[in-house]
Formats: sequence, structure tokens, C-alpha cells
Amino acid sequence: MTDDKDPATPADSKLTRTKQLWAQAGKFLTGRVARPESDRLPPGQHLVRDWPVLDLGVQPQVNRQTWQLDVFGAVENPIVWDFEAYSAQPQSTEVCDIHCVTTWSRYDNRFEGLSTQALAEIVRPKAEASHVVLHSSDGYTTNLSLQDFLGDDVLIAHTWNGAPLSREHGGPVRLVVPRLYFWKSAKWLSRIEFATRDKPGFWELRGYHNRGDPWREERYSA
Ligand SMILES: Nc1nc2c(c(=O)[nH]1)N[C@H]1C(S)=C(S)[C@@H](COP(=O)(O)O)O[C@H]1N2
Ligand SMILES: [Mo]
Repeated sequence: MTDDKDPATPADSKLTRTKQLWAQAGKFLTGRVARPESDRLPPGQHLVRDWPVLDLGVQPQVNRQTWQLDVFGAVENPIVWDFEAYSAQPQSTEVCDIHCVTTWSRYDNRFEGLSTQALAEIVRPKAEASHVVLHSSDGYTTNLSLQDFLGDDVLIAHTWNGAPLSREHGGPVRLVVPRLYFWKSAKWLSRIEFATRDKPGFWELRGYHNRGDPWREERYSA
């Protein structure tokens, strides 16, 4: 598949509408300034010990037997992998903090999977590739600059704290982008599109910041 249509963009749910209203109201914009060197918690965030679940109200049933990853667009070598082919790729581990725009943060999450840098060595983005769109099997999309996608800590992950990623947290495979708010970390990842222009995703089209750096408190679009 090389089109950029999504199978089913979910209908606006109550939570979606509420989060859009927060963006419009600039809620949770605290104006505080963080000092990343000395302070591990970005401005306006609070620490949680559990792991909240956030989605659009649909948790697609995908398992390791049926899952596929389709990498397409502005690449020299497009691929379609099943779980076996994906898990035969080089494996990396990242321990990172999660920062959700709804103000919770969770420390020390150990994710395992394929790094996006290793993926790029295989699919070889074309010179004109500038952005990436992550497509998920619940119809969710989110966008990243190629540079943010290729950060050295970005993983296409299948395991969290030693156990297979659960369905509610995006299993079998999700993206993890530690340095940006967690809405950039697409759950139930199914397709990775390399693009020659930016294409804002689900939340980016609904009032959220195009980049989402928690240390700069990039919560909402201007
Ligand atoms: N496919 C998909 N990915 C998604 C979302 C979603 O609704 N669908 N929500 C995003 C948001 S807003 C957040 S905060 C995190 C939540 O991940 P978690 O449920 O594992 O905490 O997933 C992100 N990735
Ligand atoms: Mo979120």
C-alpha cells in the first residue's frame, strides 16, 4: 500500500472533543520554566507510578500473528514485514521517561525494539524525505520531522519492562519517541510513511502543537 489514506479515521468521541476544547482554552499551559539539567520533570507535569491508558476509545485487536508493518513513501527500499521479519532485525533497549500532554509523567520505562536509525539503514530514505507520518490500525496518525523520527532514542517497540507490550498500550508494536509528548508515540503501529512535506496528524489537526517538546511546553498550536 502506498497511498496515504487511513482505513477509518475514528469519529470524534467525547474525549476527543474534550481534549480539543482543552487545546482551544490553552488548559494546562502553566508558563513555568523548567531547568532540564537539574529537574527531571518538565514544566506543568506531575509524576505518576501507574501507567495511564489514553486512546480514541478503540483498542484494535492486533496480535503478533496478524500484525504487519508497511514502510513506504520516499524510501529507496520499501518493506512489508510480519512480526517474525521485524523481530529478526537488530534489537535495542531504551530506558526513558514518558510525558503525556494531559500532565502525567512516568519515569524509567524500559522499551525494547528496532531503533528508527536501524530501520532507516534498511529502507534508506530518499534525499527529499523530510517528514514521517505514523499510521495506526485504530485510524490514528501523527507526524514527525525526519530529524525527530531519527533521534537516537526512538524505538519501534514490542516490549515494555520485560513483557510484551499489552494491547491497551499499543501492542504488539508501537512507536516510542521519548523526547516529545507521548501523543507522538503511535500505538498499534501499522504503517510508516516517509513524506516530502509535513502532514499534520490526528491531534496536530485538533489544536495540539506540531512538534510537542515537553521541555518547551509545546502543548498547543498557536
Ligand atoms: N494509535 C494510537 N496511538 C496513540 C493514541 C491513540 O489514540 N491511538 N494516543 C496517543 C496519546 S494522546 C497518548 S498520551 C499515548 C498514550 O499511550 P498509553 O495509553 O500507552 O499511555 O498514546 C498516543 N498514541
Ligand atoms: Mo496524550
